[in-house]
Amino acid sequence: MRQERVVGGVTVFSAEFVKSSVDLKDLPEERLPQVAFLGRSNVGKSSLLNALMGEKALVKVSGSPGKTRELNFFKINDAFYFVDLPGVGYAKVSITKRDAMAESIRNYVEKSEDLKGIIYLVDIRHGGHDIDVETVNSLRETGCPILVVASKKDKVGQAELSKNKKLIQEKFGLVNPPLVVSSVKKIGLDSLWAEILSSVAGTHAK
Ligand SMILES: Nc1nc2c(ncn2[C@@H]2O[C@H](COP(=O)(O)OP(=O)(O)OP(=O)(O)O)[C@@H](O)[C@H]2O)c(=O)[nH]1
Ligand SMILES: [Mg+2]
Repeated sequence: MRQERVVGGVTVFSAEFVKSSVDLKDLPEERLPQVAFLGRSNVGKSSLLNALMGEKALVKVSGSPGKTRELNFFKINDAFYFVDLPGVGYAKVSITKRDAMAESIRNYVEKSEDLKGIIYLVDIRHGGHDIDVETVNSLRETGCPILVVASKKDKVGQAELSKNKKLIQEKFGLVNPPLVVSSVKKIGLDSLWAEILSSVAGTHAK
């Protein structure tokens, strides 16, 4: 039996891997709200999922980039799903495969009626690459709410943090500076959980 844990003020009493899907015909049968995690390979999506769930290794963390190739569904508190999506723009897979993955992510975002929001991660050290901006802009067209979040806060000092928060805000046209988190140091998880709960509760209409 899994022990209940409190992460960022939220009690996670259950977190279970449900399934890996390679295509849209193969989504979980149970209809629950979904929140998806997207961003370049190696940005820390899987680590953030583990941190939010209070798990050490429920989600596989990359030894090498490009590890996550499918849509992986995790059921939280029997109430909603976290979806770990494949890394965006991974250089070592062929352009054709990369395009096919981008297409299947866009398809999922367009078609999934249960998707309430996307957490789009960018590494605070790099401040967002062109492919990040292109992907976010393309997904914004679907009408799905996207929250840009910066990862790996523990990797930067105060000066770089302020500079790159501004840079990310400008690049992505955000109203406010992005939330910055660290899965390693467990920073920012309370604010991120608050955002997630309001999107699964349907406060943000799709
Ligand atoms: N210092 C630090 N390292 C992190 C943090 N989050 C993730 N990492 C490291 O970054 C690497 C990639 O992390 P993952 O969580 O596997 O990244 P991902 O985005 O899921 O990668 P793909 O599945 O390849 O798309 C691993 O070596 C992690 O240990 C963080 O907050 N701080
Ligand atoms: Mg991953």
